[in-house]
Amino acid sequence: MEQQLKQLEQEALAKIEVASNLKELNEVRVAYLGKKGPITDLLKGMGKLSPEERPKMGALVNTVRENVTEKLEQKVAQLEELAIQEQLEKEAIDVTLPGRPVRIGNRHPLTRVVEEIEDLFIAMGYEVAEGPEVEKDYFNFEALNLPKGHPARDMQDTFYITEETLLRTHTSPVQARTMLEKNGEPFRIICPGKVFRRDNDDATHSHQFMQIEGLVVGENIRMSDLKGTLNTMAKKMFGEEREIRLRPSFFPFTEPSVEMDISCFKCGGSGCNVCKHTGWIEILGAGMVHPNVLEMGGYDPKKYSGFAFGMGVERIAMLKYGVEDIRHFYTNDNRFVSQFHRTEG
Ligand code: FA5
Repeated sequence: MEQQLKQLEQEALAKIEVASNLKELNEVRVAYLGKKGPITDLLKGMGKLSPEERPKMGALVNTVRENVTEKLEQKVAQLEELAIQEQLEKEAIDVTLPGRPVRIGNRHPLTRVVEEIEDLFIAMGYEVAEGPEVEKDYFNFEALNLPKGHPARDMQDTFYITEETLLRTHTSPVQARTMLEKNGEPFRIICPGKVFRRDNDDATHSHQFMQIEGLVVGENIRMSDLKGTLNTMAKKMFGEEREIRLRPSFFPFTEPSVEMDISCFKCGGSGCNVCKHTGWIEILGAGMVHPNVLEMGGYDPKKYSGFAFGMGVERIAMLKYGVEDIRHFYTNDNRFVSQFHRTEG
């Protein structure tokens, strides 16, 4: 029996030795140490032994069991260690490999122009104001001296939500809102934002576009202040060599009203296809705030005066970057947007 046990032990240890995974090891465990295994069988047969032999054999069986168990545990630990090693090797990160470049996006050219103009005006003491895109007819038209039925409303037809609510046609309603908010105090604001008109889309028109409104209200604000401000802006945006020209125009909310042209960036004023051979390019509408508008905003026109201007952001971006079709701004084509590099400003 002793001989048999020794042999079983050798067999079990040898099988453990060659086992290459946990499943095989478990098979060895069941086969040799399990309830139906040969060692259990031997234990069951111990009854047949003499009382002197029994303890000796009992001890021997236990030693064999312990040896086999110990070997099994060692092998399990060894296999587990190996598995971890393998996994570590598989998942190893080579920190010396060059990284994958992360593509950094570009700010949209319209955002770029808005930010540049904001910075310029903030440096001149202006605050940035905002107003709703879904606007009351009152602020979009009436408070700007455009009562219901006024013929100038036709130039800015829009999308109505109700009789009294519409998508704003310009950023000028922010003038009326800000005057009420400032409650008679002098102020300077600019207001960038989206506007909407029932215009047919073509190379220079879009049914949705952006404007930047400017409004200054205070004592002794004069036309020369407006001209100086616009001149500074034009030179900063388009270069020191740019000239500006103010032409008489009409807006119901300013009196007098002007439109501002800048000398053509392409030909410098001699005439080319960009400026339609006039030497000048129209940029914005502006004027001295109409006394009725001041009054509706709670300002006494005898004491206060002001100037206002409103420019099309796309128009400026087109001139600044030489974009020939306004629709490029809205097609979400990354090839277009990524041409405006970070170094620009
Ligand atoms: C106005 O909207 C006035 N609110 C501007 C103003 C403000 C005048 C304050 C006086 C005082 P106008 O309709 O001309 O004006 O539009 C201003 C600019 O918006 C235009 O010069 C043009 O650059 C741009 N614009 C007008 N319609 C479109 C359009 N459909 N698509 C793209 N840009 C447009």
